[in-house]
Amino acid sequence: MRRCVCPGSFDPITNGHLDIISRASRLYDEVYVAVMINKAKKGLFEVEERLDLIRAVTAEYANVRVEAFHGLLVDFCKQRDIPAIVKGLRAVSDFDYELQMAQMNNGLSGVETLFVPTNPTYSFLSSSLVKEVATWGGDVSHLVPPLVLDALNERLRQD
Ligand code: COD
Repeated sequence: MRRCVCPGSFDPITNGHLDIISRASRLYDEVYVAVMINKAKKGLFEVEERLDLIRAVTAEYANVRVEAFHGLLVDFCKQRDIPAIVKGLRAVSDFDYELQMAQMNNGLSGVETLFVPTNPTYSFLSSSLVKEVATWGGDVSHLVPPLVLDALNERLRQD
């Protein structure tokens, strides 16, 4: 069984994330989406909410599993016998840090990182920008799935 993981914060999941996950699901038998918990960083959405949103918007992909993890990504991989990390690369600005992480993860455990070039439609897209634009009333309906848009509007109304 060929397995990979698409890791991230997913606060919240965007169409850019979803594009990478759907492409990985065509290449691998089983794709884990790992919401990596960073206790130092308070998100807009709780981890459980992020998991629910990801599960709902990836429900159509039968080989995608969604989990949260607190710890090193290489340990997540080791525990599930996952040899590959799949990441989207948006621009050169992503590359330096992604390369460092890929080399560190490979050095720690031998896990490989594969980079998928982002769909140009989403090359500028990040969860942080979506949150910022939505906070000020900008239209992000083309950047996130409808369910995420509803959750975002609901959350921002509360804040
Ligand atoms: N197009 C394509 N891909 C995209 C897009 C887009 N528009 N937006 C995001 N992505 C992809 C990228 O591959 C990105 O890396 C990934 O989705 C996740 O994005 P975010 O913003 O949700 O998550 P990040 O960047 O905060 O995630 C960082 C990790 C959680 C992956 C990293 O910090 C990590 O592995 N942490 C676990 C602890 C650990 O092992 N640390 C040591 C690392 S060497």
